[in-house]
Amino acid sequence: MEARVLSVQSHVVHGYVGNKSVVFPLQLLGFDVDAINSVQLSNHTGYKKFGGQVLTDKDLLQLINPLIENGLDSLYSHILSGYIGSASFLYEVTKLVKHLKTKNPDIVYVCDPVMGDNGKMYVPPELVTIYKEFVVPLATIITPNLFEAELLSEIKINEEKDVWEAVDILHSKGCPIVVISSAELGDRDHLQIFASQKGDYPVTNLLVLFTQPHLFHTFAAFSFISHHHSLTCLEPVQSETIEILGDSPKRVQMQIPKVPAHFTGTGDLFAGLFLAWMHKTQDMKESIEKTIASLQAVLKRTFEHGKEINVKNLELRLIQSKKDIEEPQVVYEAVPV
Ligand code: ATP
Ligand code: PLP
Ligand code: PXL
Repeated sequence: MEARVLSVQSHVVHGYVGNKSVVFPLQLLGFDVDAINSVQLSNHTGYKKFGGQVLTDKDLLQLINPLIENGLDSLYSHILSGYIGSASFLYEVTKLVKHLKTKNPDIVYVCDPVMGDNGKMYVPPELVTIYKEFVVPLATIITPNLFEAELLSEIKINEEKDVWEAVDILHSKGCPIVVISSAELGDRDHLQIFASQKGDYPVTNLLVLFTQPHLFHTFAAFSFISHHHSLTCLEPVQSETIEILGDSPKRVQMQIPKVPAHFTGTGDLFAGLFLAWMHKTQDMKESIEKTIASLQAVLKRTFEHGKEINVKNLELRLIQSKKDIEEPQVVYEAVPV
């Protein structure tokens, strides 16, 4: 099956958040992307003014139903969801995920459960329950920030051991891969990222392993099955990678320097890049490292551009970072915990 992502996210006319921040990177990395724009706004909501339209749950069905009737619903290898502003829309997305699973039981659902940051919520409170009860059990990968991890796990996180406790709670609700996309604990000059993969995922059985002798190097193709979900890697992968997969760490953590500015759209970009690299490498550590490598390059380029730091100048320099997305240069390593 080809890699095709259904991405349900915001569209903005100007700037790079939501679909505007993930469609280009995913396409660069070889994915077909079918985008549903959950809102169409002039610009992100951090500006003085914004305006536009918001898709309702009924509007969503008007887009989905014809896709189903045309048999296009069986094409998806991935579904990605980001910021969703209403309970009815989120509930409809959970129904969509369930439907797509009937068409492709191996579909990977990557959910960024956007609810708030630094103790402040920016979605209606009833969304928390839906994420907790319906979305987390459906998702293959969730990428909450620290505050969102607290809301989903219902525990207060003060130190690293609390992070892992929250992550375990989310695993126990049925989500095999949990990535805390940003956390500030203790040393506030650093952002911390935690990733955890439940024991039996994705490796339980190695299905196929073969070499392609017509290539100069030895390549191997492989796929895995697991009880919950399976990720299948469609591209040839260097055989050395297999070794790493066998005992890939279940938990990794990394620290990265904080750039002294507030960016928008980075959480969206994080989820999109992580989806792409997990598909390509099947390895959590490598995927986190490559995701962060691209993100840091984009943020550095963005920060160094423009004379003053303001909301306009902090729009991600995504197009200018094409090479850093295609070939991330890993500087910071994720360490097994
Ligand atoms: P969401 O709300 O979408 O779940 P989030 O709040 O974790 O996500 P961000 O805080 O934007 O989203 O972080 C996502 C990633 O962006 C981080 O892992 C980090 O790599 C990068 N990032 C964001 N802001 C900064 C910053 N100021 N300095 C360095 N890296 C940053
Ligand atoms: N505020 C609003 C209204 C949003 O729609 C979003 C989107 O996710 C955010 C804040 C969060 O932005 P970020 O993911 O960059 O932290
Ligand atoms: O995830 C960032 C984001 C997405 N969509 C819209 C936004 C923002 C951040 O402000 O305004 C509409």
